[in-house]
Amino acid sequence: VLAAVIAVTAALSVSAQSQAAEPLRSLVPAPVSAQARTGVTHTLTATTKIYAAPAAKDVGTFLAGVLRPSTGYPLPVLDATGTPADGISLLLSGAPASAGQQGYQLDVAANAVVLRAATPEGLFAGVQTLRQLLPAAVESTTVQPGPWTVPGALIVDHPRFAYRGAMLDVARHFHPVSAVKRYIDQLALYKINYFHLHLTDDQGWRIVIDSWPRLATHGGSTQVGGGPGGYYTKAQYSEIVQYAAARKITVVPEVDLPGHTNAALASYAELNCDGQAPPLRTDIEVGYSSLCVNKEITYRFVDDVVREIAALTPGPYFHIGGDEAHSTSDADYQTFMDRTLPIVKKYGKTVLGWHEFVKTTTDTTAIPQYWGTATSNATVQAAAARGGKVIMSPANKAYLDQKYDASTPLGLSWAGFIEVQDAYNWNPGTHLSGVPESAVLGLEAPLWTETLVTSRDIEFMAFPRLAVHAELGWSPWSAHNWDEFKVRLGDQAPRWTTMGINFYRSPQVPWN
Ligand code: TNX
Repeated sequence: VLAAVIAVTAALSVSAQSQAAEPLRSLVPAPVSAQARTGVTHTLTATTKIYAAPAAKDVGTFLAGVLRPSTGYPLPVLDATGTPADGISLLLSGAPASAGQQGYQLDVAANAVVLRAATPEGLFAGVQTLRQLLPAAVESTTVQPGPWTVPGALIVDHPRFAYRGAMLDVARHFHPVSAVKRYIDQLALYKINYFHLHLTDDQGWRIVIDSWPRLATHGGSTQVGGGPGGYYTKAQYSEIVQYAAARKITVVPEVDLPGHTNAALASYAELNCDGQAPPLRTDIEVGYSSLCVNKEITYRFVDDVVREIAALTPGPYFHIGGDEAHSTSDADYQTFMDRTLPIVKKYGKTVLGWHEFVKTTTDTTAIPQYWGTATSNATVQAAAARGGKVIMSPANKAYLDQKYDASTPLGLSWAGFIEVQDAYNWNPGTHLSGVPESAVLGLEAPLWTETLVTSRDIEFMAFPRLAVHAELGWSPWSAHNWDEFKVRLGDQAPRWTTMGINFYRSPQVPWN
């Protein structure tokens, strides 16, 4: 009888701490392969060292930065030499070929934890997996008791799609650098590797352009609802770019053209066909503004803006918007793109745009971001047929600003309610007819902020759905299974709680 009581007690305490008990089965995104080393564990101690290949020292420093506050251990970051016999090693050699350029191998043995990858990006992804194998308390900013035990395992992993993005609209409501960094930290946790910043829209222009200073000082002076708005200095934009780069995330700047430009038109009368600057706008209407396509100054403006932002942007992409240009005629839209796309190329960037723009070009390097709600689109299909790549952001699946259900206090609902299972229930590789998986560069989850003011607002709409899209972007389709996924998702909750993330407790998810 006593033995039975002990067994039951043990079972209860295991389920109460299932996060710690079975972290290998709680990973989001699910890895390609994870084998448990039965009976083996590795425990961090006050003498644990981090050994990093010289070219991955920054990844070692990042890992130490995560582990030090909660463990209280010094965790020095040393140069890796020879065969690792103890500690945590981050090595740029010996990864299996299947890990590719973005994947990794994580080997947790009793004496040592060894991460191997072909690139620092791969090691960084592996570090995120290692974080999730530790107890949730590791994410605390204050010293916690531990023990800091990692289950023995051999994980070999790589992403399904090369581009796994998230977008933040800083135009409708301005979000300060601190809020942007907080969101970037949250993206990094889930192996998101592109951060698209929607920098301009009708209600606000959010970055300094030296040759057109009123864009920021006037165009950035308000926001939806009439608050004071704001903008980033060039130094602040660069700070965001560097913060993201330290998390192996590439910033994709967007300047939305030729529509969604009221803030620019309000700042410079000469950009308007009638030479009259309209008032600033703080409502959420779309489709009423357009640059003046037949004025030469328009292209001096575009050239200056693209040149100045491209010069601050190390990543390969520049997003030109192109959406909802309802007050630009088709002919003018064509003319505008014929002038604008070469400007982006001239400054060394690959063009990204909302999918409408791709009807104006046959250039296969130009990448449409599909945001429609239909499952077929002739121009995007044609772009794929020419050999171009597509980024998938179908609004009725991937939009983080859409309400979960009728009772969601924030967000919009024009694309429909998107509960967690709806967000999960699509396949980016087959969603659009005529756009096969080989044409899909990846997916992106946009977060528009007409209704979102604070980081708490951002988090409530992004979590848990951001983790859903991260899973769709990384994990093999063979792992797609809602009943299994929802349990792993629920196991993320103790981490989010520890980090102070304000997430939506969807009734569809068994929260741990
Ligand atoms: C449509 S989707 C827009 C945005 C809005 C969003 C709100 C797209 C490319 N444009 O301007 O913010 O809906 O959900």
